[in-house]
Amino acid sequence: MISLHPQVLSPNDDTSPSEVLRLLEKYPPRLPRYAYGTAGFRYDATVMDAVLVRVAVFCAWWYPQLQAGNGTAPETIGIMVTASHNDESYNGVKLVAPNGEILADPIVQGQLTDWVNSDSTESNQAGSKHPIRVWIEQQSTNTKSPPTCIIHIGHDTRSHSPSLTELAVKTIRALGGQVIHHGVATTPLLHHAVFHQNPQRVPSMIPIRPDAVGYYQLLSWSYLALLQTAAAQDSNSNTTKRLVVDCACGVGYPSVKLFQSTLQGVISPTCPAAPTEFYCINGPTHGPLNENCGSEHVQKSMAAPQWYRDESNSDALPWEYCAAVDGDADRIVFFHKNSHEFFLLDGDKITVLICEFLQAQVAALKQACQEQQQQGGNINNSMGQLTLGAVQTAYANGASTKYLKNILGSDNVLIAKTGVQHVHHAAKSFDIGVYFEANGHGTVVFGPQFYSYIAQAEALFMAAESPRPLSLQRLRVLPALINQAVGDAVSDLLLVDAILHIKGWDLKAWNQLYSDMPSRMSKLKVTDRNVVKTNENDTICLAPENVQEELNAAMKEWNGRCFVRASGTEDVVRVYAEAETRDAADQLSAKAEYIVHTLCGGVGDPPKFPASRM
Ligand code: 16G
Ligand code: MG
Repeated sequence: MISLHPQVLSPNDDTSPSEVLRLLEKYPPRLPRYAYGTAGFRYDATVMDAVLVRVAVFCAWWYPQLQAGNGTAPETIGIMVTASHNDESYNGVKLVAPNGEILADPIVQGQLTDWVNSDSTESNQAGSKHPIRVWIEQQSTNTKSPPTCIIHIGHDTRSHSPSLTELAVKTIRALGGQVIHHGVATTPLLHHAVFHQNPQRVPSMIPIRPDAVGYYQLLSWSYLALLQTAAAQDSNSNTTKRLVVDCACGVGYPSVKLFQSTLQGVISPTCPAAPTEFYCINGPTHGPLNENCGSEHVQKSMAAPQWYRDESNSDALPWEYCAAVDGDADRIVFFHKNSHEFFLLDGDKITVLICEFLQAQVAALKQACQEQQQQGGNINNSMGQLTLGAVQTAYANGASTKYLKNILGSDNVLIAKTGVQHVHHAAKSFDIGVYFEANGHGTVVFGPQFYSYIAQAEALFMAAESPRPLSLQRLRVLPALINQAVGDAVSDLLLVDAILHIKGWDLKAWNQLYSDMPSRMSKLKVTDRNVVKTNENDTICLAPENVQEELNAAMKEWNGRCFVRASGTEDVVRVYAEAETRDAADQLSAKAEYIVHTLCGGVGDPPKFPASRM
C-alpha cells in the first residue's frame, strides 16, 4: 500500500492563477481562526479543505525564497497530510523544511498562519489584498519550465486524506509546480524523502536513498549491520523472539510489512537472519484508527491495545515483547503484559536505553583510539571529544531526568518545549543528541563533529591495518539506521531491538533501569485554551495571572511537580503532576485541575478536590 517509488506529477500544461483564485474562493476558511498547533494545523477534517489549498499556495510562494540561486540543485520541501494520533474524524497538515525536519521557523509559521486566516478570496476589510494573493495574481499563465517549485506530498490512511491531498496537488500544479506524490506514506518516510532529495544536506556517511525502496533498504542493511556486532560479541543465544507491533490501524502496518519484505531480500548467506520476528497487528482495514490501540492509547491508558483482527483470541497473543506506534508512525512506545502485570517503556525509557548504549560505545571508541595511537607512537589530540546529551520535555518523568543527569551530567540534559520542532532543535546542540518525548516521539541526531570523529577513527584503524573495534562499527552505522530528519517508529523499533539484542536484555531488564515516579496526565475543557501561556519550556504558566502562584503552593503542599499547558492538537488544557506517592500525585493533579478550571475559564462543573481516585 505504500508506494515504492513516488509519482512525479508535472505542472499543468498552462499555469492558471485564475484556477487557484477559484479554489481559494471555493474553499473559504471555515473557522474564525486556524491556529498553528504543536505540529501544524490539525482540526476536524471537514474544515481542513481551506487549509490544504492555502498551505499549497504558501509552499509555492515560499519555495523560490529557499533556493540559494548559485547553481546548486534546487531544494525541495514537503507537505504531509495527517492528524497523527487523533481519531479518524480529524485531519491535519505538517510542513517539511528543506533540511527534512519539521518546519520550525516561527517567522514562517507566523506568515503561514496569517495567510491561512486571511480573507484571501477578496480584498480584506481594510480594502487591501494579502501580499500572497497579489503574488498569485502576478503569476503568468504560460507553461513553466522548469517547474516553479518541487514539492513532496504524502498522506496517512484516513478516509479523507486522499481528497484533501488532491486539493494541494491541484493548487501546486496550477501554479506551475511539480508534485512528487508519495501517496500513502508515514510521516518519517516523507521527511526522509525530502532530506535525501536535497543531497547537499545529507552527510557523506549516509548513502542517499530518496524513496521508500531506498529508505527501507537503508534500514534493513544498517539494522543487520548493527545486529552483526552482537554476533561478533557472541553475547546472545540464537533463539528468535517475536515482537508484536500494534500499528494503530494506520500506516505503520504497511510500513513495517514493507520493511520486513525488504529485510528478507537483504538477508544472504554472509548476512544472517535477524533474531526478531516482527508480528504486526491492527492494520488500516482492521479497525478504527487510533481507537483503543496505538501508542497514544497504550501510553495514556497504560493498557495493551485492542487486537481488532481476532478480539476473542487476544489473550492468545504473547504480549511479552510489544511495541505500539501511532497513526502516522512517527512515534513508538514499548510494553509488556502478562497475567499479573503490565508495564510501559515510554520515550523516557527509550532515551535512557539509547544514552547508556551510546555512552558506552563512545567511551570504548575513545579508549580504542588512544590505545591504537599509543601503539603507533602517535598521540593525536586533534580528534577532540564528543558531547552526548539528552533532550526531554516537561512531561519527562522526574525519575528519568534524574537518571540521565547521573549518567550524562546535569549540563547534558535539557528540557525543551513540547513538540518535535523544539526538542529536535535542542538536540542539535550536542555532537550526539538523543531526544524522546515521553509519548515516544524521538530520534538521535549526529552533528558535524561526530562525523569528523568517526572519519578520523576509521582512518586511524585503516592506516594501522587493524580491525575496527565494535564500538566504531556500531557508531558508524547508526546515522543510517536512525532517521536524522525526524523520529521514525520503524527506525526506533529497530534501534531498540538491536540494542536489547546486543545487551542480551528483555523488556524486564530494561524496565529495571529505574522506577518511574507516580504521575498523572489529565485534560480539561476551557472556554478558550489560548489564554494559557507558558514559558520557553512549558514548566511555568505565565498567564492567566495567579495560576503559577497557586500551582507553586500545591507543589509545595504535595511535595511534587506539576505544570499546565494548552494542547496544540486538541481543544483542551493539559495538566501533568508527579509526586513521591500515588496518592500525592493524584492529589496534586486534582488540585492543579481545580486551579485551571477556576482561573482559566473551565467549562462545566469544577473537578472534585480533594481527589477521590484511589
Ligand atoms: C504533536 C507533536 C508532539 C507533541 C504532541 C503534543 C510533532 C510532530 N508532534 O503530536 O511532538 O508531543 O503534539 O500534543 O511535533 P499536545 O500539544 O496536544 O499536548
Ligand atoms: Mg504522529
